[in-house]
Amino acid sequence: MLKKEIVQKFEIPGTIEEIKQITSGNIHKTYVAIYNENGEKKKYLIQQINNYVFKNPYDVMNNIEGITKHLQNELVKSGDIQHKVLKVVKTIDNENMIVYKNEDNTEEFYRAYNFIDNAISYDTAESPEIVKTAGKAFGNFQKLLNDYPIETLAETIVDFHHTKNRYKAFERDVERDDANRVQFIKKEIEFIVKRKDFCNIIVNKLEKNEIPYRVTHNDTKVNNVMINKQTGDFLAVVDLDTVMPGSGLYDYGDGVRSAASNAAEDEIDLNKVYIKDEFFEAYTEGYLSELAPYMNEEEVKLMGASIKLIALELGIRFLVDYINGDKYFKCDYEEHNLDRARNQLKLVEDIENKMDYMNSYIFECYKKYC
Ligand code: GN1
Ligand code: MG
Repeated sequence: MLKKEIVQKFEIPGTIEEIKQITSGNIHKTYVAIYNENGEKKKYLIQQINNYVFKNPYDVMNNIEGITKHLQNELVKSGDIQHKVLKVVKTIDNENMIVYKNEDNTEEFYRAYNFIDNAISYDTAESPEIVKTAGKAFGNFQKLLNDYPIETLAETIVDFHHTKNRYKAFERDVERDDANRVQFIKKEIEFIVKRKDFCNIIVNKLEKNEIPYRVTHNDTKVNNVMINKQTGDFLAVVDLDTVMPGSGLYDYGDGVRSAASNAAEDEIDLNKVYIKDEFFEAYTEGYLSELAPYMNEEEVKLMGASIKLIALELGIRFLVDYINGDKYFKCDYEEHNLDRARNQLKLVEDIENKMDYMNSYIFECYKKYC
């Protein structure tokens, strides 16, 4: 449980009444702290940053501070009072996180955010309206960051969506077979190997400057959008750890992959795992309604492929973690990562079958908004 001596180092007025751990996300430990400020209850979100995943928490927090300030300024400039931005709560030493030293000298890193009230988020989207809102939220996020000085951002996880290098790491880890599990996954490996060249398509275009580097979110799952309970509009985009320079295509692809899948990421009945057309259309429309005028045609041509590519990447990542003995993603049971990998690879297959339809829908929609 979160120690009180840690929490007290945040510059938060009032007294702590309650701290609860919540079980959302695959990476950090997250808590909600309730404070009593002159009789009024106020909530804050406190997270222990996973520094196995994020090797340099200082970079993560500096990125987040810069981005959130920029987004806040953009809202103020346009007089937007509907939408919100996460706000980093400072420590009593005016830092953006707490570095806590254990007796054995290992370090733990904690940060706090204001809690966005009156909001709801969905692990699995329930309707096309919600999905469209998520698409809009991430399109808007990229739009507001369009003129952000990209060179000031650190790469918080090196090569995060570098699918070419993800593939190389996969080959290397299959070869090493650390946890002696490769014997159980021949079929999955074969499936991925067949798609080796496909892993290069976005990275190659970025390297040749045919598509631009943008400020990207890199984890555009539908549950990273806070939605206004009353109006159904988006309130804020959260989970800013992986905001980095990259291709906006991965953001779009990941949004569709997560929001339009008919099933949860660890559903084991693969008959239930496919992209729902209506949800794909809703996400695409929401996203392009915000971002189309800022996109170039080379990017648009790759949008359909990006959905497949990000599902393939995540399938590879889950499978690699399974091969390595489940070190990265939190797992609830022995084959959790393998089930997740199979689920993503099933999505890849489904997207392949729908590629022509998806590309023509995307193009029609682009023309409408560009
Ligand atoms: C992780 O913890 P969460 O749910 O925000 C992962 C994403 C994956 C996602 C799959 C830093 O995100 O890349 O798409 O799980 N985040 C990191 O559920 O690796
Ligand atoms: Mg995340």
